[in-house]
Amino acid sequence: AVAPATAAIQLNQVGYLPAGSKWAALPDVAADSFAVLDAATGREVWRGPLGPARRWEPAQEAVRLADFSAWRQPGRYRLQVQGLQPSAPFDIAPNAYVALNAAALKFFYLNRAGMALDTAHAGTWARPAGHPDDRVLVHASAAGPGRPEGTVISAPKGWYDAGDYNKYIVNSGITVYTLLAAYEHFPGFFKAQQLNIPESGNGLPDILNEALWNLEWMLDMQDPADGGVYHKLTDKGFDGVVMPHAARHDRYVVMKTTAATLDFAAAMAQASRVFAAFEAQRPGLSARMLAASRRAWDWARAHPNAIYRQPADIHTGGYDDAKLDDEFSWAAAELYITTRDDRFWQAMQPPAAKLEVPGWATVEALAWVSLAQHRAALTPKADRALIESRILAMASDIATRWESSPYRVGMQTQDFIWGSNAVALNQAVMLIQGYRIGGDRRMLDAAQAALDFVLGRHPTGYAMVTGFGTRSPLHPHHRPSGAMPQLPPVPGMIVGGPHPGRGDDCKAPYPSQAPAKAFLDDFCSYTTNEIAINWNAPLVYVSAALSALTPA
Ligand code: 9MR
Repeated sequence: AVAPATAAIQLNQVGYLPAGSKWAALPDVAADSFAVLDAATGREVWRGPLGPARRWEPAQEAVRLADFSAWRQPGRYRLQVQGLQPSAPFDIAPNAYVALNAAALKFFYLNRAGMALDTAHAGTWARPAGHPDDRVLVHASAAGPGRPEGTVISAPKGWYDAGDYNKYIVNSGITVYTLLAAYEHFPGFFKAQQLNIPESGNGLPDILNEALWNLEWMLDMQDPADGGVYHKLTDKGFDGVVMPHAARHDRYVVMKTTAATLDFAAAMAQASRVFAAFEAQRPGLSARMLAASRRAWDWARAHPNAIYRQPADIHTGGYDDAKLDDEFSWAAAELYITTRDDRFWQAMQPPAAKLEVPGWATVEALAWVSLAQHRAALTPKADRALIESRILAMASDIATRWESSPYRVGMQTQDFIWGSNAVALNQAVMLIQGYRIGGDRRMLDAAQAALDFVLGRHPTGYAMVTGFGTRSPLHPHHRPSGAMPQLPPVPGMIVGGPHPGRGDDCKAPYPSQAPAKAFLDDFCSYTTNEIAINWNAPLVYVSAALSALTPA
């Protein structure tokens, strides 16, 4: 039996670009066509045929699609289908994602550790400073000759990783990378963007100011004695639902690991080339980052198997990954691009059979994204055809899945892991690289479909970003938001999204067990309704990329 769909007409609640693709999804109703109505007057402005009903396995239900890509007139509209409630109003506008992009970036500021958020910059979400992290203890697992157990170090700044108050290098690596890549690929989009953060107007684009807040913390996570990088800076256990300043447990740096050290090396090498253009504003920073990256690389080569193992007295996030060839490739690629030293090209691992969608534990694709971006400026050693074909093969796989998907999205049942919304967005990141190389419009359309998916053309009916769309999460697993229940949640945060592997504290039943619908907008549901920096970063990337790349 086919279960009924939850929300009637599922569409991108934030809006569409005039020349972008535009799809909506709806349950299996007895109608042949759908209408686009002017929201103000109710007048029908366009009509098109509905696609056939097809079962979409991840949602375990039948769905019909409405394609109104041909309607390009900016304005505010509703969709109408005989037998269903009309959709909520939505916009078609050239700047449809400008406010979303700024809010997705501003979230990083709102999740900063170690500084008070004042009303001028944080508005109603102002709060006192928490976690100064200027007196952090070296945990037994991280002890070394220069820094025995209990040594006090200082590693301030950085972002809280997610709904918890800890700071993890592995996850910081891909997050910072994605933000810096957004800037490297689409500088024009970010150049004049004003986020109203404390550094605004200092001569650096705000996206770089924000990334720097975390990069400065990362630099302090490197052991000056040997170049190894601590895996995380953390409490022993997770804090309660309190504001940052009220969470006052001892903080520790735990283990130096190969994964953390390589992710650090990759992000620092990339940051070094990005900040090289801002030598006047930040003298010496670029060189310092490159030196730190090289030292980290050397440490990882000497310690290729320092896998993270959670000590018995530490209970916070693991970000543990035992497969490190992709981290080696990524660090080598970034160092190669920045230094043009052929030894780093040689140090890249032979390509795996197929690239995986990027994620905190699967970073090889990031190497190829960077190589593709810089392919015109590499040394003769680099195999340009290989670089292009690696990206194109992956993007074309996802585009093919999108094309044949009954929901018109690249997501399949196995993609609804913890943080499924970021899987959709990271698929879009790869589709966008394919489009940038080969110009195949299907890849741009499939990337748009992924953004639509997380913004409400989703079987749950939710726009998955707090404060955006007509129905978005109100109770994300995010401690500051949970501790300020009188306020709407901090805006601009994308939640993890549906994931059927229930491992949370919820007593309430989930509305559905279907992989694409196993989502609960409740603080208890950290497996589906937490937020995280590595999920917001591809939202920043994709919303900027579609704005920059979609023809006017
Ligand atoms: O995003 C991470 C996910 O891939 C893992 O399956 C999960 C369990 O280990 O952890 C997630 O990351 C969490 C981290 O460990 C701690 N901060 C919150 C993160 C998002 O839930």
